[in-house]
Amino acid sequence: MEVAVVPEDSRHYTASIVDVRCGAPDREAPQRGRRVLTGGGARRSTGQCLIVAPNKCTFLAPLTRQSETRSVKPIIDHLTVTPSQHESLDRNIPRKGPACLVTELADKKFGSVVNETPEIHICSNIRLYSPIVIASATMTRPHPFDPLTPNEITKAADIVKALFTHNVPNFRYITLQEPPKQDMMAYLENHGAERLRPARAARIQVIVPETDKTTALQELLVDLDKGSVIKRIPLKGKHSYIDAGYMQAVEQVCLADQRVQDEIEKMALPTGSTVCVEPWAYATDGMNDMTERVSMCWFYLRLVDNPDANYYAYPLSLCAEVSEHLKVTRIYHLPCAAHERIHDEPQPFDPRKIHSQALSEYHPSLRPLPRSTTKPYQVVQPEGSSFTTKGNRMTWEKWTFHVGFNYREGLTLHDVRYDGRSLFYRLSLSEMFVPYGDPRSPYPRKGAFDLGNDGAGINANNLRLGCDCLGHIKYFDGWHNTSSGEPLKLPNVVCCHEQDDGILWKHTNFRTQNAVVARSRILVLQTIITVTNYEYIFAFHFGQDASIHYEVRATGILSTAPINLGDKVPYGTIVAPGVMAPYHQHLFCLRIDPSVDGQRNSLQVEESEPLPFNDPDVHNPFGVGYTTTSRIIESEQGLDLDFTKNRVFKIINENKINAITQTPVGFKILPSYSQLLLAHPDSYHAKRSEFGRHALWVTRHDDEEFFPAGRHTMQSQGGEGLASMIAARKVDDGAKSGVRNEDIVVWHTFGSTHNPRIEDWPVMPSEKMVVGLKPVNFFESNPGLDVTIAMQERNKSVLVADQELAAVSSQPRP
Ligand SMILES: [Cu+2]
Repeated sequence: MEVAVVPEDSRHYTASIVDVRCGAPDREAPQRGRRVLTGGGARRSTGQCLIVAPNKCTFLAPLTRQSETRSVKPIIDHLTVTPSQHESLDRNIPRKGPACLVTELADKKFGSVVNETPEIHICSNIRLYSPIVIASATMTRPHPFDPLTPNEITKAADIVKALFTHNVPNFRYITLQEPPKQDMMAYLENHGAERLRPARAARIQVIVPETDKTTALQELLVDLDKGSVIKRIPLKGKHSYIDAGYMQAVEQVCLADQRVQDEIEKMALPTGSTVCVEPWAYATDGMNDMTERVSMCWFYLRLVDNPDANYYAYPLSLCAEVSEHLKVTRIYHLPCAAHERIHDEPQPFDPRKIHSQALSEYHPSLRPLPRSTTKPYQVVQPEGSSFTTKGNRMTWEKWTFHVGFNYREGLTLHDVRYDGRSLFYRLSLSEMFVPYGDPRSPYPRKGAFDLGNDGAGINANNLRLGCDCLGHIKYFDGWHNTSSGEPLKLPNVVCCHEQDDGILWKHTNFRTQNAVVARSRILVLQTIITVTNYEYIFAFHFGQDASIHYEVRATGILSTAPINLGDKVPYGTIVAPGVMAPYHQHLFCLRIDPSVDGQRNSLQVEESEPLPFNDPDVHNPFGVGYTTTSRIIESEQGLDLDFTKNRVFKIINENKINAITQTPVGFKILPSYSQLLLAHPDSYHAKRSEFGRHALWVTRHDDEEFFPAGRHTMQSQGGEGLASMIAARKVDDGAKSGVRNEDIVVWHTFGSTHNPRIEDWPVMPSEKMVVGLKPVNFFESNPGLDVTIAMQERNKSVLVADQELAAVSSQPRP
């Protein structure tokens, strides 16, 4: 097998495998730019493919005649490496050399194996050998839930480019158009039968210059199997999500504007300080024409010459607006007291606002030495992790699911099963909205849709070992695209690892004093995003008791506003001299697409209530009885929580009755009790974030409905969210509004009303919110009953003696 070898610094390449040979790697006559790939001589007769998988493992995969006749899959299934094979590889294969990657396998022999062009994945940063072929379990066709591969992104871009021969489109996204659910269910229920495999399709958004002054935004759906355009959707009046390159241009033109420079001059800023402009998307407030893009430019000061200095510690009163065509259209000064409004009077910088670095800096390079009392804490898993992955398919304990990723939602989970039983078709964070509560203009323009406007995928962090993730970590990369349609790798955007989670269950028989304890192990799928000043840590926790918990942690730096020394406002907290952190909310919407033991589910509302007392028809002589009432929601609607009634929302399958409880099997939602949107229902904030109106929504599944504030949130005017989707279907005789024993979607709105504390400054300790999904009468007993009992021989805890404790406590404080 011969492949092209490419330099390490290149982003992606295409190579064709042109031959399969046997024997040791050919170091005698390698052609320039090409290497021969083979396996060890011992398997000369069958042929071998050397596979270097992304996680430092090297495998020998037998490539037999038999396997050539069908699928590459069996090869992957039998990847094993014996110590002798490993040694052999270490001896025979040179370590140094360029990393290589192969994105296309077009050899005729392989063509007959997989029946089409398969994907071979890439790794450029791990232990690489050269000459090599890098392949992985993605050698087979992508699973229908897999994100688009680099090859597919290129192919989709080429199909679209061919439509615009006179204009070069600006590719905003090239992402997977997930298969219609009905098609996908048929595929899954038939164990991935090839004849039922849905077509691979891409959803592409482009901006195409029409004239010198106008551009047209449009979406295209492309069938990647047929190489054809399925649909073109003009998006007149809509705006694409935030373009980082465009925002940089906004920042530059703003700072370069002479009027802005004049205003900066008038502020008489401290010598050696640097002005920073932070452009924000405009939250609609009815004060500007929303057919054109407008950017808000907030000004800050970096007092010290360090790029990591916290400029939010010095918010300036200056503010500017920049038009779609990069012109500064307005400059004014912000109100700096409760009674003030925006004005044009020069506002000199008050030098008394300068305060110590220790108060406002978080970066170690600008802080005193950290405490030294914390000793290392290392996660040791002597036998490795308990999960396995096959491409994006994960298996852990009795769980299986598929990991997805896209530019907007970031991490998505698909086809979530426990012990083979279907639970959820898809789980995802579908939107979040961060409205600010300062009523003074222009602050109502601070209202960020961090998914719709920014993108959780495109802003996902490159996660690091030992920092974001402890223990044995599996990373997943994401792929996005450049503006010219090239694949763009987003490395390590999702991590997967196990954690100890305290005790799962325990009982001590008080008569025998025999204790039985099972510790809880959880599997964590985590992604972290940075949206300008803030970080969000999103993690799905899978439990051995068949529960899923979705945890959100908010951290990062408060977005700040200037305030005069000595002044106060009732909608913000003073966190440093002249620095006000405004009240704001973080509203998240978790989209739960259930398939609890099948596709037809219902939403049941159960409440616990006391039995009537002193009622001759009810036996409750001591007044202590209580019972539950249940109702099933019949039509699409928004619902609210009520802890006074212990209102519980259960997703049930009325067609599957638990043999023991004689009730429908189900999963209940453990909501994150939260205050909903505080903005007035007539405000643009409320109209634009309809999901913030209720804590729970139930809708009929629709293949196009993923976003509870609408698909296009940038400068949206409202009327495109969940409430509007429901209202639109009701007009249609309500024929598609029924949600009882139907294919339903449940949306949970939760979050925090964040009235900042001084302790949130200068960087905020994580604020944690958790939503749970837990089986209710789904199994026949505790599903974690068979978890291995905790034993010291296995867990090797270490006894700490009193002397050691004393030694720790006597250490001097730094
Ligand atoms: Cu906050």
